[in-house]
Amino acid sequence: MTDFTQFPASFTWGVATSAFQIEGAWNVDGKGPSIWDTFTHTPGKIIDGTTGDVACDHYHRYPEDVAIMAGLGVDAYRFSMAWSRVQPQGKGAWNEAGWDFYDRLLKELESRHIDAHVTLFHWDLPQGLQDEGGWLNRDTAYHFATYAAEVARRFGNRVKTIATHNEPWCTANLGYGNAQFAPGVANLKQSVQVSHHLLLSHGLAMSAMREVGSTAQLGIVLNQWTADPATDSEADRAAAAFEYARSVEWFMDPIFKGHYPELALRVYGDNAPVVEDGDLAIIHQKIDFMGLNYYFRSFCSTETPPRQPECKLGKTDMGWEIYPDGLTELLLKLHAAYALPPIYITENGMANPDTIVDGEIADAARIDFVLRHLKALNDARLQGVNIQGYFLWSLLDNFEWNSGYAKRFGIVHVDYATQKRTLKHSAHWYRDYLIQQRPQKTANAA
Ligand code: IFM
Repeated sequence: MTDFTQFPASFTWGVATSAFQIEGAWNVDGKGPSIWDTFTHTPGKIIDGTTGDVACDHYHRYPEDVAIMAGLGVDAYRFSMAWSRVQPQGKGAWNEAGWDFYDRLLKELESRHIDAHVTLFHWDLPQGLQDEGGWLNRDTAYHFATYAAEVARRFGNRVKTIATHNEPWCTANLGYGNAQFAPGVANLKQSVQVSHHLLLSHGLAMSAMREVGSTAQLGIVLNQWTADPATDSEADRAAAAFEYARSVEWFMDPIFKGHYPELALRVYGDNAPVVEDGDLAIIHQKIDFMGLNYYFRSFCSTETPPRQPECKLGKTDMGWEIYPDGLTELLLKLHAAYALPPIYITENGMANPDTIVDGEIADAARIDFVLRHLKALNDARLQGVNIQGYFLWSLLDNFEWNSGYAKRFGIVHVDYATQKRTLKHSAHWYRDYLIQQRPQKTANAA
């Protein structure tokens, strides 16, 4: 794939990570445990038996990691804050040592002229709140708003964007739907209720942060996909419609239209969430930007065993179909259905079975993956979708949740035994690609 797509000079180029996946230092300097500490410390939950205790040791090595980003010439870094690092119980006392870490990280980014894009919640709920019911307990949404306001008060003028949540679909469906993720519950009714509380917490946090006032753009990051029927059968088409309703519209409709999608409510029946008066008005408020994470499409088959997609471009190491056209389709579909704010592609990338040979990591498949998705998002941009930036997932190989360290998403290889970072070919390529995109800026950064 050799096409070169020229993006506007104002386009934001970044890399992304999240706290639990890279920070380590799980119990250092007053940090409280999160549900992912508990989950990973429970035998049998993580495929390779690993934990996030050390991860990439980014808590101690952040200057090196920021220097790597500066060398790549990125404009922006998207990362999440560990709530239990700054508020160990998720409510009550703040932990100043935890705030200091993020202050130091921001200073390092500022010194390198890299914009910070912060996510408040990337799945690592303080265990203290889980002990009181976690996201099933409506009070958690109010505690989240308190935490959000404090972040906005302390850092709101130093960061470019603040996203309330990363991929609430995952917390609801993998954390409470099929038990793959913390806290490890498999209960449809609870999962649907949790999704409502997550959305409520988003709305409450938006209001709380607005009251504080800051220069940061405020929004949310959602993982989304198109849902294609495997065949033209009525059953497959119905399955695809429900999949899109429960995954995409379930989060988009309340935020942009103030109601849950009819189809999903009908199918859920008694499992539909308890929604109190006024909740939807809280959720349905203006956001300044939307983050979209795209990895694959959903291919919906009702046959047994389910019919599989052709995978003309192959699959990633996660077994996910490589399907860049889905990104264009999704963006155009969202553009037609909602009054969208500016969009950032906040995550896109692939797991690849990378190995070091003679000191080199030749991950040509990842370069091809990213190029194809950049072309796909540009196709949507040229058709009118307001896309402001692209964040490659991920800067570093890191802890891939229930897959542990077995899956490598980084453009920078991490040797977990030594913590040595080695730029993969994709990192060198990304740096060169950014130079092509805006020669002036990168030349200045060098
Ligand atoms: O690693 C995750 C990230 O935490 C959330 N989005 C998907 C990535 C790849 O699975």
